Amino acid sequence: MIKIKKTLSLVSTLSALLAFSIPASAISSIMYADPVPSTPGACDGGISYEWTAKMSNDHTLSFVNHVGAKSFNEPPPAYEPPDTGWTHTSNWVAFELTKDAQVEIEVARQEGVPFTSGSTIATARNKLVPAFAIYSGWDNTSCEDHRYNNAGNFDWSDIKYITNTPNKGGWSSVTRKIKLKAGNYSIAIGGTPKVLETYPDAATCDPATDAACYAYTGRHGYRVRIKTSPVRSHSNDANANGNSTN
Ligand SMILES: [Ca+2]
Ligand SMILES: [Ca+2]
Ligand SMILES: [Ca+2]
Repeated sequence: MIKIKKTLSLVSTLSALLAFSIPASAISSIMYADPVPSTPGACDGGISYEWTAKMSNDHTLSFVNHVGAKSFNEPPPAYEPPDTGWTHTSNWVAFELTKDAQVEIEVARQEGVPFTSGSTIATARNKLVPAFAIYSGWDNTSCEDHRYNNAGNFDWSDIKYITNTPNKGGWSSVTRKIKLKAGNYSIAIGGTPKVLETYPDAATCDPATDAACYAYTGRHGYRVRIKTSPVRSHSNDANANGNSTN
């Protein structure tokens, strides 16, 4: 009995030491939550972020969810450049970096992601052409509008465009490495398949028998992996060196 007590006491002492040895900035977290949700029926809360992420400069985190097939770049005539992103069918990450870091973000197609369709659980499709855009700042005030610019600023928000992965090649994953200062950032994730002359009607086409219907409509799964590492002195800013992989 005494032995057990001693062991427990050692474990709790060790736990206490470990807890105190980890500075708050070393903790990374990811939540399926909006940092400032809008009040029901009111026009506030800014962007309806799906994710709130916090990272220091030596972490990896990942998460999965689903977006609309063309959410990053909807076609005309409903969407005319430059604001071709569909805010509500994209996913938004409120990203907080607690230290300057090299940040590597990968967004890839992911099979088997469940979602609620009416009163049933369905599986998201697996033909996403993923893309994402990075902006500085969070938008927690006023209304969220329907459209956003995936390659620049837009007038209903104060977040500032930094860079994106347009994925013109139609790859199944995209990656970007970028050196970022500690601070808050917004990341928009969506789908950007090739723009067609005409699109299948999402309300009437059959994804089981029509390949274009499957790829260009509906919800599609994605996986994100974010890795941070300390900024090395004399390292090059990788801002312009983003790459995409098949
Ligand atoms: Ca919000
Ligand atoms: Ca949202
Ligand atoms: Ca706003």
